Amino acid sequence: MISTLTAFKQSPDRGRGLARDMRVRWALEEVGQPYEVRLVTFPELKAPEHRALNPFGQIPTYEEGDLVLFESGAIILHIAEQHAGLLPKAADARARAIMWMFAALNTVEPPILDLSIARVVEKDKPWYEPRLKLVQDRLRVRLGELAARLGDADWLDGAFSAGDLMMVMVLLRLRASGILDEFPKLAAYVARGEARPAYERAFAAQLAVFTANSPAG
Ligand code: GTB
Repeated sequence: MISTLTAFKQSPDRGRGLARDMRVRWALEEVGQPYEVRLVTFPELKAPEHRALNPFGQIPTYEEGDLVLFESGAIILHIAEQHAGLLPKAADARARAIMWMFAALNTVEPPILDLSIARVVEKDKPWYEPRLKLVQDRLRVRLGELAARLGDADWLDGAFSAGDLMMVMVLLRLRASGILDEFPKLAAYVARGEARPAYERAFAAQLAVFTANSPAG
């Protein structure tokens, strides 16, 4: 059964693959499932029709028959449980891959979001500089811990899994800040994720949407 995602009609990231539909597209490409995309404008996100799918008025949503899901983590876990390719078969390894998905979303993404928020909405506050330094230092500690665990391995726990997909997507948000490059093992890890053919197909698909719908496009 073909599933339908929602994505921004005009993504604020200008097609850099940072909006959260990208992770769902990548997961679907990894497991070889076709999908359709319904593009939404910002006003449409907040309209009752979309809130019926996602009470928070956000993308991505995922529809598969009668099933409606929101939250990229829940969507990817569902996809990974339905189709081979993103979770190991062995129970313990499978549990650890899911653990890494949660680590990406609950332990690594929050300090990255703190940095984005500081940069975007706190810039004109008198306490911006000292707060920015605190946020950056906290983030560096977390990234150092992650880099130490990854070591020289290609992926976090054996073969590539949904845990790596989520972690790579979370780390990608950092690239523009330059902080990712302070951690060469993590930068190489992210590059390995981006080099996967499934990632490349997903990236191209979301970029095509931006190009077709941008004012100049
Ligand atoms: N926890 C939810 C999930 O993982 O699915 C969070 C979903 C979410 O934050 N969605 C965002 C959204 O719909 C888009 S992805 N925002 C609209 C709103 O809340 O009104 C977040 C995002 C947006 C923009 C960039 N960017 O420009 O770089 C990156 C990421």
